Order: sequence, then C-alpha cells, then structure tokens
Amino acid sequence: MLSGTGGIYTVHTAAGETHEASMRGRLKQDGNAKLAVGDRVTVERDESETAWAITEIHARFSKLARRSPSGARGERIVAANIDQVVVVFAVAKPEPHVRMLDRFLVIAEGNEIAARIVLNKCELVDAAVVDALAVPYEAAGYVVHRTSVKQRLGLDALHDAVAGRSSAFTGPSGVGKSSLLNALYPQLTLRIGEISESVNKGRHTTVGAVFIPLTDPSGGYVVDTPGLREVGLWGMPPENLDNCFPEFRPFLGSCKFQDCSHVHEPTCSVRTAVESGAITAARYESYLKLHGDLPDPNNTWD
Ligand SMILES: Nc1nc2c(ncn2[C@@H]2O[C@H](COP(=O)(O)OP(=O)(O)OP(=O)(O)O)[C@@H](O)[C@H]2O)c(=O)[nH]1
Ligand SMILES: [Mg+2]
Ligand SMILES: [Zn+2]
Repeated sequence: MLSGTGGIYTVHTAAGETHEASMRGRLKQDGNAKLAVGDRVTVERDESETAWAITEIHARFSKLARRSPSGARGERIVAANIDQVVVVFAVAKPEPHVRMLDRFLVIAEGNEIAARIVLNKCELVDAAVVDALAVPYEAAGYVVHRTSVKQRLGLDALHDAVAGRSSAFTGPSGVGKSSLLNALYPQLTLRIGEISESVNKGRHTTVGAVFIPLTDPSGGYVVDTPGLREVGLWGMPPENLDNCFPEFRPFLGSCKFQDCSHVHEPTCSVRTAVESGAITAARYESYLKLHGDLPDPNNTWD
C-alpha cells in the first residue's frame, strides 16, 4: 500500500501496476485504523467487478512507529515493512539539533530498524563543521552520508545505500528529504519547499508519508515523510533506552547493578566508558535527557 486518504488506498502490485482500492467490508471496522503505508495487502476485484478491494492485510516484518502527538493514546505507525531509516538533517538552514537527531535514531533503534544518517546542505558550511557533527555518530557505528543536493555531492553513495531496499526518509522539515529523493531518482517529482531565507523555517511541504516504488533494476521503495518539528518517543520503557544507543551495548550487563539506569549508580560501566571516551559525552547527555523525559512506567495511562 503506497498511500491513502479517506478510505481510498493506492496499491502497487507485484506486476508493477497501481490500483485504487478500498477496504473490503469485513476488514473495515479495524482495518482502516491499522493500515499503514508499506503494508502488504491482497487485493481483489470487488463485487461490482469495476473497483479493487483490499481483502487481507499481511503481517509486517517491521514498523516505524512513534508516539501519537500531544496527549493522544497509542502509537502512530509512520510506515510498515521498512528495512532502514534514513535520518536526514541539514548542517545549516535549518540549524541541526543533535538532541533531535538522537531522538530519531532512538525511534529507529526502538523499532529495531537499521538507521543511517544524512547530513545535507554540506556546501553551506566548512568541512570541519560537518566533521564535528558527523564524528560522534561514526564513532557510535552509524554510517554518515555527507551530501549536497545543490552541488550533487555524496549522492552516488546514498543511491547505493537505498537501491533494492525499503528506506524511510525522516528528519525535520526543510532539511531536503524530498530534494534528495528527487536528486537520487530524477523521475520522481516530489514537491520541494521554498524556504523563505528571512524566516529560515521550513514549512511542511510534504504532507503524509508516501511509499514510492523505485525503478532501480534491484527494486526497492523509499518513503518520503513530512518533516517533524517534534518527535515523541512512544511508550518506551526507560529500561530499554540504553539498548537504543548502539555504542552502549558492549558495556551493558557489566554494571554493578543489573537494572542500572546509568544515571547515578556507582560502578557503572557506561559512565566509565564515557570517562574514557569510548562513549562520547554528547551522546551520553542525550541519553540522560531522554531518560529524564520518558514517562514513569508506573503511570499506566501513558
Ligand atoms: N543550500 C541547499 N539547499 C538545499 C539542499 N537540498 C535541499 N535544499 C533546499 O531546502 C529546501 C527544503 O527542501 P525539501 O526537499 O522540501 O525539504 P523536506 O525535508 O522534504 O521538507 P518537508 O517536506 O517540509 O519535511 C528547499 O528550498 C530546497 O531547495 C542543499 O543541498 N543545499
Ligand atoms: Mg518533503
Ligand atoms: Zn550502568
């Protein structure tokens, strides 16, 4: 399922055709709420033989979910059946916020989906500034792509990384997600935002996630998602957060306390690793901030 609004869904078939389909009656009650872009579905001609109906939603191998915005209960599924999340930030215009980058990464890790990072608009600042941003993430084990759509830098490597896979492009508004996809696949004509230079604030140009089949010989899909101003971690238990920082993993389990939060406990291997430089201070600070923000698990309403 590529996209859908108002109960009409665009479905891409194995034969390469696209159909507009609605949900078959018995699936309707709960199906409309559950269907996400990327879902694999079965379609059949409906009773009238003129339209298509979705008759079955298949199990997902992955889902990218985040917490529903402001107060609403439950999770919002951004996309289903994703192989990797491509977290896009601009090195300038808009200014990158590493705390927010860390939240995007934690969401991917929490959903057990591989993540890579794109730092776009690299032509706007010195290479040293880009490196300063990139190095902590490379140290954490992430691939960091340095790109410029404007100067067509780094696009070949990014193309190789998305060909043949299903990739969700996420990140704040105005960083160039749609621009990158258009540059990688010139047949795409995704809408690009015109950032007002004076305000320097991205208006949300992309509305609603769209699954896009790639014309690469190796196939694959990309998902262009609307930029997020704020990313809420869905109801993640605080004790799972440490595992969402891949560079913490070698140290987990060797703290003095088995349920160590790595915040204040004595003889904590994570904090020792921060002191020795094996974990960067910036990433540890993000961990502390996120840990403090996560709701108390005893508050069952959240
Ligand atoms: N200087 C510079 N500007 C870029 C680059 N890539 C994209 N832009 C500009 O950044 C602005 C936003 O680009 P979009 O592709 O619409 O950004 P987006 O991330 O898709 O934004 P949303 O759809 O709102 O989430 C546009 O004015 C682009 O022309 C780049 O490499 N360098
Ligand atoms: Mg966009
Ligand atoms: Zn610890």
